[in-house]
Amino acid sequence: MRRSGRRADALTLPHIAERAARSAGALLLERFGRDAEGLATKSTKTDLVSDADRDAEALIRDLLARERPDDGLLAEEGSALEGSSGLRWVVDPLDGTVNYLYGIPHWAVSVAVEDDEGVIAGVVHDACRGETFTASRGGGSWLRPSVCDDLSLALIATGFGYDAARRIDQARVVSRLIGSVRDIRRAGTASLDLAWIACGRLDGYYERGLNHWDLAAGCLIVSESGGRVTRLAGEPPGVCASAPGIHNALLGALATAEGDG
Ligand code: LIP
Repeated sequence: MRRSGRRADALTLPHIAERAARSAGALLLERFGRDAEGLATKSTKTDLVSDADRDAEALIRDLLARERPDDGLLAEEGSALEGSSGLRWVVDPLDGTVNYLYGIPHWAVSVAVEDDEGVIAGVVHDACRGETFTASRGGGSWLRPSVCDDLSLALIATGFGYDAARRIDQARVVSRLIGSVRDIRRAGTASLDLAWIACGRLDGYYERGLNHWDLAAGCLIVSESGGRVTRLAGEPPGVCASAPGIHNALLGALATAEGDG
């Protein structure tokens, strides 16, 4: 029997997202550590892409075309479909591309599906560790953020963009924030930074200049776990996510660190 309608979506979308993320993760893991093929640059000479990113995206695109032919798609390596169902998949086939290419086992596949109210389901799959973080809107989570309630004891992650001028500005903000927190981490995979807040391995994370595919799944995973997520206005826009006990303090410290003077 073919299920149809909204209830069927609620049952199947998270499973399709997980299958897509796990299948792409398996492809990437199989090639991990080999010489890169099809290496090219994107926005700057440090913003890399290879056949691994492209093939993982093609695998997910084909899976979605079979399972969800009427849905739209937005993916990092250029796949874009309008769709007619009102749903859109948001995919980063390989988040942490630089780590992947250097043989650093810290990268992930991020798959989300959204409607006009936001993300419905999200999956961040860490193939190296065999860990899969999932969330469905309103579904809660077995994950829990940390109980940290003192910013000075908080372990905060961030990330840097691929543009040198922006990186210098981001480093200035870090230099002003680092004295107010326990320490700073820059692990290189935004979706895992978010997933690790959801499970308490990090207390907070912020970054500006990310793309929707970096954030879509991870932000839902944080909020469903009981963590807090705030979109940062400004240019470029950003995100700040954290354990609930330090959220307001982190937003305040960040605003001060980003201020002039
Ligand atoms: C990257 C990240 C990294 C972040 C960069 C970039 P990519 O994504 O997840 O942690 O700091 O801004 O977006 O290029 O590896 O998919």
